[in-house]
Amino acid sequence: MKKILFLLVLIVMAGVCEAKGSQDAANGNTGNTENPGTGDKPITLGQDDFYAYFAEIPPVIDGVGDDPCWAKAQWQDIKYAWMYQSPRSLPTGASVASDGTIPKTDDFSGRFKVVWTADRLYLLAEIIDDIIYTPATTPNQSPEKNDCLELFIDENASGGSRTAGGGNNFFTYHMNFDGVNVADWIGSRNELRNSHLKYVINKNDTTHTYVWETEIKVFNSSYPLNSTPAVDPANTLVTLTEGKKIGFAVAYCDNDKDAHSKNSSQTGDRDHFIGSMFVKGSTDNERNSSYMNSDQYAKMYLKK
Ligand SMILES: [Ca+2]
Ligand SMILES: [Ca+2]
Ligand SMILES: [Ca+2]
Ligand SMILES: [Ca+2]
Repeated sequence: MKKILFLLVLIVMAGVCEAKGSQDAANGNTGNTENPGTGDKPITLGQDDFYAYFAEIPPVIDGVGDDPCWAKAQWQDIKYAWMYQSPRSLPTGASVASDGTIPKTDDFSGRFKVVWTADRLYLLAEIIDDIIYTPATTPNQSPEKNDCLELFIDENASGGSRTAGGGNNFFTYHMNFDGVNVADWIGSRNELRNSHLKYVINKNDTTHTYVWETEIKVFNSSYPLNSTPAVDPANTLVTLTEGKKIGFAVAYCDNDKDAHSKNSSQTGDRDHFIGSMFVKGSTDNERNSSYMNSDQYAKMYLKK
C-alpha cells in the first residue's frame, strides 16, 4: 500500500512540473540561459537572440495573425537604425539611443514573430509606415528602393561572406510590397526566388499597419547560388529540429517618397533602413553589412 501511495505522489508531482514548464514557455519565462531540450550544453542568448516555438498547426497564410500558433510566439522588435546618415534620415521623431535603438513612431515601427514546423519557418511581421511608396517596378532591380521587408537567413548560423565555405552561405530576401516577388542579392545582381517564400500582406491604409504573414523554405549552403531551379535540388531543403540554431534578421526599407529624407534630391531611394539586431559600424555603409556578410545575424533557436 505504501508503495502505491508513493507512486501516486510521484505521478502527481510529475504532472505539476510538466504543467508549469508549459506555462512558463507560454509566458516567455525562459530565462537567458537554458537547455532547449536536446541534451546539449545550455544556451546563452545574446542581446538580440531569441527562441522560435514549434507550431502544432501551421498558420494559414492570409495576412491575419489569429492562428493559434502565433499566440504563444514572442514579438521581436525591429528597432535598430542601420542607415540614417545623409541622404537618409531617422524616422520623424526618432533619435538613436546609445544601444543603437530608435523608438516606435508613426513614421516607422515594426515587430515580428517566428514559429516553425519540420519543413518550414513562419514569420508574422507587423509594420507601421506612414507613407507607402514603391517606385522600383522591376522586382529584381533595386528592390531596396521600395517599401520592402527583408529577411536574412543563415541556416547553420555559420557567419561569413555570401560564398564562405564554397557554397550559398545565406539568403537575403527582399519581399516586394506590390506582389509576391522575392529578390535575393547574390553578390552582383538580384536573383528572383519566388518559390522560396509564400506571403500575404494585410494592408490597412487607414491605420498605416501592414501585416506580412510568410511561409519560408529553409535551404542549406548547397543550394545553387546563381539560379533558382523549379524543383528544390535534392538535399538542399533543411529539416528543422528542436535545438537548431539559425542566423536570422528582419529589416525594413522605408521609402517615404523623400518626405523624410535629409536630401530631397535622392528621389526614389529609401529614407530609412531599420533592422532587428544591433550592428557594429559608424557609417551607413558599415552598418549595412547583412546583405554581404552574416557574421552579425542574431541567433534564433528552435524550441518546442
Ligand atoms: Ca493567418
Ligand atoms: Ca515611413
Ligand atoms: Ca551558412
Ligand atoms: Ca514608406
